[in-house]
Amino acid sequence: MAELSAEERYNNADMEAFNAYNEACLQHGEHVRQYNDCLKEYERILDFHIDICKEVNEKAKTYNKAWENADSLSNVVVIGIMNHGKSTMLNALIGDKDDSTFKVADKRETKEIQREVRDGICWTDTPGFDADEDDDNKALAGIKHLKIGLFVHKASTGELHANEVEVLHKLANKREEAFLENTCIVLNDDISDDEKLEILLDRIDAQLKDVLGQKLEIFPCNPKSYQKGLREHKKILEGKSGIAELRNWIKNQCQILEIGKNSRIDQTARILEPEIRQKCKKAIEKLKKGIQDIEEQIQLAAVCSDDIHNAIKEINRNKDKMRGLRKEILDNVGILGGLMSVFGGGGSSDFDEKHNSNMGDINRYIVELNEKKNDIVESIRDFRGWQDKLRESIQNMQKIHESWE
Ligand SMILES: Nc1nc2c(ncn2[C@@H]2O[C@H](COP(=O)(O)OP(=O)(O)OP(=O)(O)O)[C@@H](O)[C@H]2O)c(=O)[nH]1
Ligand SMILES: [Mg+2]
Repeated sequence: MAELSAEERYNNADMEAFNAYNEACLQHGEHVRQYNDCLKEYERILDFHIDICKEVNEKAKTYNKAWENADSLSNVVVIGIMNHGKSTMLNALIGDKDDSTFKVADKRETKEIQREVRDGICWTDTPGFDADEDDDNKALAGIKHLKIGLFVHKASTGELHANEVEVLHKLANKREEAFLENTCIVLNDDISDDEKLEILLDRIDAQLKDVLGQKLEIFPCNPKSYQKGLREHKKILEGKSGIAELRNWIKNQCQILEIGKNSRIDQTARILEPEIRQKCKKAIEKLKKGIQDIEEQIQLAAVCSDDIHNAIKEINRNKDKMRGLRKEILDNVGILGGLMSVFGGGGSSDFDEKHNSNMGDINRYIVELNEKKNDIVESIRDFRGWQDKLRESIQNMQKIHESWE
């Protein structure tokens, strides 16, 4: 193959510089297109997240409304002196074997009313009487909506104390038959001596007759041994604890009072909780996928930036080559005594003009490509910013998700 002349090599180098520039521009155009697509997708994902948040908030309102109405729902309320085992009793009744629902401690523990809905029944814990006036008032507030009352007395402390009798008397006066019909006494503790228990039951019967003018049902229960039975799978302990008998009594009272039939709070919770959790899960998945997709875009953008960088190098290489060839070409022109034109008949000054114009173009390519490179650096920064926003959204959704568990 014949060797190429300096002019041909010069023209080829110019062409190569232009091609490198052109190719880099095309790639940058592709990057911009992907960036815009990604922007649209990112906006869609965030809109989706905002929609879900709105929906969840709406549902939370419905749920809270149901809670506001909870006072008028079925309430099984424990009443009694502080530290007599009210919270433990409720835990046993709802089958919580390790006191994780209602807080229990060997000191004054329950300071606020706490409600838990299980099986259509709203179980309500109250602060114990006789701690301070504030607690007494709160306990009274909890009792206000009482449908079924469990008056918890610690059997090991003997018969009812004077202050317990006083409370019973007050409640009976305030709520009349409704209270007396739907309240029982729960004797709480390890009462293994049958004889002693009989004596205690007789004593309490007499006290009730005295103060209320009538008897109330009395249930000796041992919630602790019931919970132990649950933990250790010992049916005998469960059976002997008296919890089943108390549950039966509660169940009967519920039937009489038609409690739990259409417990709105329970229904709402049942419907909404899985729905909301499902929605949050879906949103989290979408947001995570969004982060991944953006990561891919970042990789692509980095490749595009490298390619532009290489294109600039290539253009510079050709620029140097053209400069070198210029000398060779002008020397040739010199040899021919300036009689021949190199580019269209104008001699060396024409070539220089052409060369200067080429160099001008090439310098413009380089400036332009450097701008495009900076542009990519900026879009990568934007991508990272979006990822952070999506991460934040995930955290929000996770919080909502957890709050519904
Ligand atoms: N041995 C025994 N201990 C019990 C029984 N029931 C409760 N306890 C213990 O008595 C202490 C008080 O129990 P809680 O259930 O917190 O009593 P409470 O009436 O809710 O107390 P306040 O919330 O402070 O009014 C805790 O240490 C319980 O573990 C029982 O049947 N037998
Ligand atoms: Mg308590």
